[in-house]
Amino acid sequence: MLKLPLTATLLSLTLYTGATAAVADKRPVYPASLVNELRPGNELADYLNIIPRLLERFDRDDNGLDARDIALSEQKAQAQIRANAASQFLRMDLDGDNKVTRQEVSDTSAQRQHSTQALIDNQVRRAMRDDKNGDGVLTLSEALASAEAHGCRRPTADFGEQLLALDPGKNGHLTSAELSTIATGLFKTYDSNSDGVISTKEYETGRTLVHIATFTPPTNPDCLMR
Ligand SMILES: [Ca+2]
Ligand SMILES: [Ca+2]
Ligand SMILES: [Ca+2]
Ligand SMILES: [Ca+2]
Repeated sequence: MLKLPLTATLLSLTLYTGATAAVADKRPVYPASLVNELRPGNELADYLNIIPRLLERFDRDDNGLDARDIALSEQKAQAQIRANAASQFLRMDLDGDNKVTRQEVSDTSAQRQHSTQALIDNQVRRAMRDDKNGDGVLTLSEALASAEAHGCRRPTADFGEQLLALDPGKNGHLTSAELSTIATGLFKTYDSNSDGVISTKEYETGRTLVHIATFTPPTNPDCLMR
């Protein structure tokens, strides 16, 4: 007689726990790249070989990954976006007067291979969207302002921050040695029989034991279209 209410209580507890699983998830969180580099058949040495490369893309001064490295990497990427916009602008400025007219966009576009009137019109419409003061002429500053406004935070910046969140000493610098220790821990989580190799079965189980960090969705609708 006592069993029914107990089962019901357990059932409701299970449902409740299930509903709050996302909040109560205590699995360690790792950046996707760190997890995705682990593959069936991997030995620890194979895996640790690639670890320094994950930091190198940010830590150009080789003193560990820090917030400044991430900010610099992002600034460089945004500068590249502006440089591309400027380059595109200059290639359309056929008479070199630092202004781009509809005719220049149209003429540039018509020179491309497999150009059609529809493609040309589309190109003109897209280029002229940046003519914010509506005077029919695109200036370099208008083109750059548009690149700036549409500048999208890259997933790479999130990846840098996800790595930095792993910093065991929380001193703001994640060194290659620290990341290797973390990667070794992740490898051991997968390698349940501790034979130094990730079997296919261990790989499949391992992926359920860790949580992969999520990326910040873009807030700018233009970023979603790119
Ligand atoms: Ca650094
Ligand atoms: Ca011009
Ligand atoms: Ca204008
Ligand atoms: Ca194993």
